[in-house]
Amino acid sequence: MKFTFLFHILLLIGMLCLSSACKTRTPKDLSKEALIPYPASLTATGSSFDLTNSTTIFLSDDSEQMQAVGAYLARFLKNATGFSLTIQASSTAPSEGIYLSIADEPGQQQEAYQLQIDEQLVHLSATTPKGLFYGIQTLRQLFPAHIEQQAPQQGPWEIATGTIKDAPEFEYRGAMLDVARHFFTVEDVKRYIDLIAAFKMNMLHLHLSDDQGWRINIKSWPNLATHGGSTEVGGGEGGYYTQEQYAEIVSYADSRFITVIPELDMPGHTNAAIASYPDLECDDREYDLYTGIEVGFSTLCTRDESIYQFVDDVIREMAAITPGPYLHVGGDETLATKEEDYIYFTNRIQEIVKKYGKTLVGWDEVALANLQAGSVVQYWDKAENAQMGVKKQAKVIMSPAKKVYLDMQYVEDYHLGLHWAAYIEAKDAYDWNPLTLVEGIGKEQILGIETPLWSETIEDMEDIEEMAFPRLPGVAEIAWSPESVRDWETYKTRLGRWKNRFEAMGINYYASPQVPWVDE
Ligand code: TNX
Repeated sequence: MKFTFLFHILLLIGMLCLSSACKTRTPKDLSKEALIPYPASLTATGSSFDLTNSTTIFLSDDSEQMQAVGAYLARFLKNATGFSLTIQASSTAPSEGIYLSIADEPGQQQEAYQLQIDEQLVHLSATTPKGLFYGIQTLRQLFPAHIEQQAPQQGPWEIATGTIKDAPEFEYRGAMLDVARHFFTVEDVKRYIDLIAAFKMNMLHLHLSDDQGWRINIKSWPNLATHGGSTEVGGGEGGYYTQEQYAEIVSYADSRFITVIPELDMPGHTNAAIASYPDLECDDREYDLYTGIEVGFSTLCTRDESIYQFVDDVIREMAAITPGPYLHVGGDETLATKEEDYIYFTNRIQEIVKKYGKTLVGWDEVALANLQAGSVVQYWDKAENAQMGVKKQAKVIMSPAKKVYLDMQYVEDYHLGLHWAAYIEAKDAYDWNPLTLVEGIGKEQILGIETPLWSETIEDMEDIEEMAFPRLPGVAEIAWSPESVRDWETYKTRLGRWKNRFEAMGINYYASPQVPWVDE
């Protein structure tokens, strides 16, 4: 009798607890969260905010962009929590819920944000919706790892309280995907966009043409895509994007505040174009499509005036479908082009890019040409090229092959990747300083950091993820976080705590033995 009474009491307490009346807060410590990239500044207040079914997302105004950011957050939270959170405009701060607000703070960086988390209210503020987007990426990482699952999970959905003030170190934070050596679908590219956005990257460089394939339809030169895009390394069927599909990628990227930089690699790396239009070469013979992985054997006929119609058409059509400011013209490894011809060609294409209102980006060899101030040199191989570029007032994107080439094998005999530049383990990709890597190139000259993934050995999304993770988050931290918060020892501990999060995100990652992976 006594026993059943006690049982009923316990049952009652249990029910009350479930209805959250006897909520006990588990102390949470914001300073212990495994954030990547690590924020510029952070203060913990030792309590927690609990997201529930009745949390409302408030927006400081109901402009289209704010609605989009609010909807992005609600959609993200819905998957794992199952909550359909209400979104509502409110010009003043509410007392509870999540408040996304735009505040005009003079002098504040466009991409900066502030997160003030109290027990009742999460207040995320920024000067632009883009800043809010980055704040949301941080917020995402404050929830337990299973917030990343696609299907409903068990809560509670608590996050640590405190304040984060954050802004990026570099304005250009990019990743490159080579869709030429192997072709990747629009869906794959969208997934890559989502993955890089989670680490606050804002540039996606698409390597759209190479010896093995031309991957974008140029309407005035249709064979480029239909013939030049019809195979890939290893002889698979390849593929290409229609201009509509490209626009779909650009717009998806834009919804994640990512700018697409298309690269049409010239005058070398052009076998697929030449096989499609043999007149682009100097001699009279026919060219076959190429499915191997050698580089440096092809070149456009740079002194033949008629090829500049081709170059002009390609740049014109790409400029018209690319809202971002940059057009990448490649220019690397032109071993089949004489140096003076290479310089002549690069000077010409720079004019054409300018004529269509864009800024030229090229691999570091383009520094040999008469670069205009403001053109961009992507340092990958030769420090002297990058230095020559800055002497000509060009800006530099840092992509040192020995540090950030995601196609380099992690270790000897790794089943994916090449090793001509280096073996790159998790630590190598993280533990370097862009400000001191090349003499004479410092903060002033550096536009930002980009991590390229060449795809000679990369065939599908699983391969992409395995090479990008965990190195890409490390590069993203170099691009975003100030030097003062970057340190391999603390980074590797944070990274190790991403095990369950990577799993929840469905990411196929390389479990580097340098990283202390733990279940959370
Ligand atoms: C060098 S990096 C290249 C690419 C290759 C890559 C393989 C650069 C500008 N050129 O053509 O795909 O090595 O790692």
